[in-house]
Amino acid sequence: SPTAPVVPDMCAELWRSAAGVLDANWTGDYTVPSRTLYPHQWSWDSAFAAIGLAYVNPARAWRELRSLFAAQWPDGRVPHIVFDPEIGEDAYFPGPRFWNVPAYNGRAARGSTGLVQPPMHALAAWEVYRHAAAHGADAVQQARIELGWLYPRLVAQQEFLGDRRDAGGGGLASIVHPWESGLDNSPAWDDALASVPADMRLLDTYQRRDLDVSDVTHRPTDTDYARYLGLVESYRDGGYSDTGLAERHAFVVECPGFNSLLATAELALAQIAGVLGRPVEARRHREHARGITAAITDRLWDPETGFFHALDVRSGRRTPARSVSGLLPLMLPDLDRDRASALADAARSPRFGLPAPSYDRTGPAFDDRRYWRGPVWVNVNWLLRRGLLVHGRHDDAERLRQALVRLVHHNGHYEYFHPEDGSGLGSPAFGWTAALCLDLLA
Ligand code: 9WN
Repeated sequence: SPTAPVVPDMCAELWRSAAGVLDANWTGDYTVPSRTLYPHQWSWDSAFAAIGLAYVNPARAWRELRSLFAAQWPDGRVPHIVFDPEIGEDAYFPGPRFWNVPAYNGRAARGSTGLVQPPMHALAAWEVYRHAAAHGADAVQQARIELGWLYPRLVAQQEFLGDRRDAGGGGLASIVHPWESGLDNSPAWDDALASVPADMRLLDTYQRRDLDVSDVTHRPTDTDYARYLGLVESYRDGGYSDTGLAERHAFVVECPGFNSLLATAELALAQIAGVLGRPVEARRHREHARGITAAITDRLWDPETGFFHALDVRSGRRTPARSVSGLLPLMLPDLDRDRASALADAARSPRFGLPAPSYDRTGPAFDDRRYWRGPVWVNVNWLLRRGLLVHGRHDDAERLRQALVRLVHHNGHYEYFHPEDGSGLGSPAFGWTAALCLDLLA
């Protein structure tokens, strides 16, 4: 029941099942999000996996992050999927042949995609480091070495996003594809996507693998996929270059969630730079975080709605849609008190509620099953909980923690959940659901 007390037996059981999912999804180098639906390495999934592995196997947590950053491009971008070369082209669509990425860093060509995902990784590295002491002196020593290896790579990732992806020129990173947001078919992209051609012929040439293993009503539509493929082609055929994006690419959007994680990453880098004895760099990261927070406030806040909305850089318009990503600036300690209060109130309001669905329950596009258009996801709720804690909403944060623990204990480690009855949707035995449960239980 949604109000059953969270008791020690429940926690012990959930801990065991969560650790079991992480074990089952471990490939030897990283954690797959799902054995059936996503058989390769995904960027922000790996960061969440590392946060869970920090409790049960810190050596794996570092390996997870290392294997992802070993596939970083020379320009600093961290690819959104790193393909397992042992698995055939057909295991996931679009596979490596469609992306046709040039060889780099001595890696075989077609080893990754050319898109990115939300920069969760500096925060993950910091979290794994923070928990090292619980595993003894050797773990602490390894953690320092790993932080030293990761730090310049994390900085390069931030520079790619902050410089090359500042297509709007206002100090925020743009995404060039809904897949980059991590919230693929969120109604937040509907307006910007309306002007992206949907060439349905593209789907005749390829086969969607997701529909072999998932319910069609729980996934993005064929029209969405036609647009997704067209956008990949446009970016790919431009050599994955970021020059002049706003003029030549059909989807260039500033997302409040993505940019909140960009600022959060700067704050994590400030901590990491501190540990590495680099106070000047630590100060610079804190300044960057303040600058990004100011730009989010300036560009994405709508005083009429009292909420953060995604901005279409090409049209200059903010979408009216209220996505859960609009609640994530709550993670920013520099967010002013009035806006933080407005977000904390919105999170508890009938539009959302805790745990928060992926989109406004009262909004015109709400769909209780279709992926990021309504269902509850554990990862964004985990981020929201951090935000509630940052702004001193301890009771709400605790209520949310317990609700998430009950949800997963009762329904299983699903990819997402029905926002009314809590039933599991998408893929079972899902990596980040399990990983974040460990953190919620710790
Ligand atoms: C496309 C792996 C990923 C998550 C995303 C989620 C989904 C992929 C897909 O799965 O996206 O990247 O095929 O639908 O939307 O957040 O990282 O779990």
